[in-house]
Amino acid sequence: MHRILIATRNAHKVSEVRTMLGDNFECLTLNEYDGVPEAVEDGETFGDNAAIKANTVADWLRTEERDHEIDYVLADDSGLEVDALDGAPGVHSARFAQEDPVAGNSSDADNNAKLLRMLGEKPDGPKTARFKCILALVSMTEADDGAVYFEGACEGSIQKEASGNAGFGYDPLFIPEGHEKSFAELGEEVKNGISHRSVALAGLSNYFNRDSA
Ligand code: ITT
Repeated sequence: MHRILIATRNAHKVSEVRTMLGDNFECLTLNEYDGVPEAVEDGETFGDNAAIKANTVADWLRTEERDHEIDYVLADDSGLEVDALDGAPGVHSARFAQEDPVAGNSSDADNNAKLLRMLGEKPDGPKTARFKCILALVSMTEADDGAVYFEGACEGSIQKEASGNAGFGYDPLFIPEGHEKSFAELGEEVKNGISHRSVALAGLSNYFNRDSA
């Protein structure tokens, strides 16, 4: 059984990762640790930021000499790319509506409202978009900052108003391809079968299965 520390402060991500990885992994979270430094997510890509988040936690475990407690640190960096907005909000998805560049994330409601406002200024027509997720996995048995990456995407479009209560973030606005309801209406089970995060986590599971084959 692999002991994985999920390096996120987003409870929805933890819940999705735990559900999808199942019983083959013992998943711990940052809630089990005090004093973990805040990662500075100043990378230009999802991959950069996933590695920054994973290595911030891995480096801290090493300096605290707690690296023996954990086999791997796993970080998720994810977001929404909207074609009519040239890929925005992208790596800024969590803080899209935040005016102050050094302040933290903006609320989901504010982010969704800003997205609808910006799309309202664009010509009518389908608003194609995709969620992307990059997972960075850092092994605590390695002494350096190397990471293995797993990637997932989910194509879809943005509807004109929010609907549904499940999930988080942009879920109430995102209609995945092949469906007519938002992720927030479809619910966690359907979302976990097709989401960007589920595709990336399938890559991670294959990596471990291949390792143990
Ligand atoms: P951590 O950095 O602590 O992991 P975070 O929420 O700040 O948590 P990110 O920096 O990766 O995470 O930003 C991801 C944002 O992208 C997230 O806050 C949502 O706004 C959006 N997002 C990512 N995955 C999503 C999903 O499955 N459903 C809806 N929105 C999602």
